[in-house]
Amino acid sequence: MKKLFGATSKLVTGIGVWAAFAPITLAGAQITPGGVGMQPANSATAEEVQFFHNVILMPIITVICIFVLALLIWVILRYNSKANPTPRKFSHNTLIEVLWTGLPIMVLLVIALFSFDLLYTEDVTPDGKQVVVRGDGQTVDFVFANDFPASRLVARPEHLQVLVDDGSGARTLSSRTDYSTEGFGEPEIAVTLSAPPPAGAHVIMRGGRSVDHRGDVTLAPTMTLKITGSRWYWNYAYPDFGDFDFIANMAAKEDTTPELYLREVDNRVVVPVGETIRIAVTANDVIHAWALPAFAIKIDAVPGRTNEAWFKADREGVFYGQCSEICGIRHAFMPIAVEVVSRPAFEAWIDEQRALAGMEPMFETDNVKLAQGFAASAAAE
Ligand SMILES: [Cu+2]
Repeated sequence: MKKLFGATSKLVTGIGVWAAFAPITLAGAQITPGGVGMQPANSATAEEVQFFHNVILMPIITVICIFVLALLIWVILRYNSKANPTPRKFSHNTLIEVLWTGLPIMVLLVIALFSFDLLYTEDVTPDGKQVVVRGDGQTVDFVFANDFPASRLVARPEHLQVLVDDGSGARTLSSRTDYSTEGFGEPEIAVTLSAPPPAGAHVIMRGGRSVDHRGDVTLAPTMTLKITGSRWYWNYAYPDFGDFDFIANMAAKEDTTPELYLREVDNRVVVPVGETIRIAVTANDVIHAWALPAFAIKIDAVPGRTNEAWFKADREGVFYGQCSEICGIRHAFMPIAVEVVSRPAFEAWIDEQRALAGMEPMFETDNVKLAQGFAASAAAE
């Protein structure tokens, strides 16, 4: 299934059926005036969701619609009272009855196969972990402690990824040719590299059951974002960084561009790129839904209940969504704007927010300016 995904999704991207309808793209905004289809995916999960829609569901729906339409036309032309004045009076046909029961079951099974896989990916927060060891230029044996719960043990070669970073960026090694392994499903997994990594280079071992369609092990969340829907704005809290919180209201018309009016907010949520973010979603008053199309997230915000989801952004930028559960008169005016930034920019932002809340800084970073911060530009005025 994963291999099919890679090959076919490339084909679909190449054909670019949707792209033909989307000539104008706002830089970074992910919103396309007159666009048809989905916003560009910014996570592996979103890519899988779009693959499921474009490659599995759309062709099936199209074939079924054309088939039913053809049947209808055939019946209308061939069996109307003029063309067929004396109808036959039989009421059963075993072959046809088996077919019209059996074929839909097969279609549903094909859909289920892909959809269960996807539902599981979206539902289970990744718990992968990363072990980094510095090479000394001689050692080829490394150990990955397989200390997961029994049902989440690293049990197969695809659950383990080995990378080497010699300072020029991490390079993924390939199993069997670059390294061999022993002990899957046991408390310790021995990793033996075929050649010692250069002295000072980092050997990175990533293990876990959440493996995306690219073969990358998804690591456990580095932070939780607490999201509370209210009539009619969102409240965001950062429990791992001092539990400061803020309200994001829709930006006034004069504070944003015509394209982003109704999408932009006064205080964007800021998250680091490439890290797993756990979101805990609830509501204060009525049911809302936090939806962010570029990450294929849509999760209900229900009073008295906490719903969990997660995402991992591929690229930096600003991504927009909207409340997606009709919640009252200003339902259309509680947009969502998420700013994905680098780790240093994120830490600088965290310290800024902590300062606003009267807390000491947590990180020792220079004051990195947010590249595209609406909040930052508003503050500069
Ligand atoms: Cu709402």
